[in-house]
Amino acid sequence: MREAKGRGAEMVVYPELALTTFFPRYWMEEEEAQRRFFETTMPNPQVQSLFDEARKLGVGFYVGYAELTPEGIPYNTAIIVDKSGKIAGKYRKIHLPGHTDHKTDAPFQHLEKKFFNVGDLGFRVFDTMDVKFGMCLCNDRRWPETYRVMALQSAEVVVLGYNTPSINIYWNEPVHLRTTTHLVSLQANAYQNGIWVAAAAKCGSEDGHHMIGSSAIVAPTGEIVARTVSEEDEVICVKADLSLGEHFREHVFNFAKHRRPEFYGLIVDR
Ligand code: ING
Repeated sequence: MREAKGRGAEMVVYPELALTTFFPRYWMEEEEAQRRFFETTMPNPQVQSLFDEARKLGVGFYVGYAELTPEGIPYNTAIIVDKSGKIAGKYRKIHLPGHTDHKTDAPFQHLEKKFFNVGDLGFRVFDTMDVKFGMCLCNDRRWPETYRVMALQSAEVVVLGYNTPSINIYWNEPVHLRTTTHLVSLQANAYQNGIWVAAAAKCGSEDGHHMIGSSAIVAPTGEIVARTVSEEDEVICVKADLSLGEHFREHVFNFAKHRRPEFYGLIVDR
């Protein structure tokens, strides 16, 4: 955060489940996961220093964590905290990948469907720090509906964190494709919605399990403006011209003028 501030950053994006290891890779009962890895309050003593530093530096931030609500409902959650240290937005992950069974033959699990409920807050846009922020988490970035619903609410920047294992436990997917599909998802959706997208990876070897890096900041043109080159702690920073998206939203993707929702019904059919 200090390094980002030093580069002139006003908003810092941290990864999904930034406060813990990516525990859905391990088989355990829900009760154990919730006891070991979930936050029951936010902020809390373990993260208060982050909130305090952000306020001192005058920067906002997005951070992902495992949330256990007072009613005992588990979510894969992210928040946007404004420059005064106030929570200005919250999102609970909707597209949960993976499985609920114990795949004993797999090198690791992907138990997001076991440990988290589908988010109940929808895809919303938060007007804070003079920016209309959309937010999502990891697998959400692969689904065009995620961005379109937020662009229809006039999002200017979508921020997201991700934990993407390099190995696919379902089929022998070439490792490089994990990065390709990650970047093409960001680029296509940034362009097709006239928005900036900032995506932060938790990457490298975590508990001996490798996750991809390639954190990136993508312009409304679909072009990658900044990208990490290492799997260490690394800061990328861009002075985003928010007016860049205006041309695309005014012309190519002018939803009011050109969208034809009367023909899109199949997309929302269950
Ligand atoms: N991780 C991965 C992601 O969407 C995944 C899981 C990878 C699903 C590749 C499909 C294809 O980046 C999380 N945490 O969603």
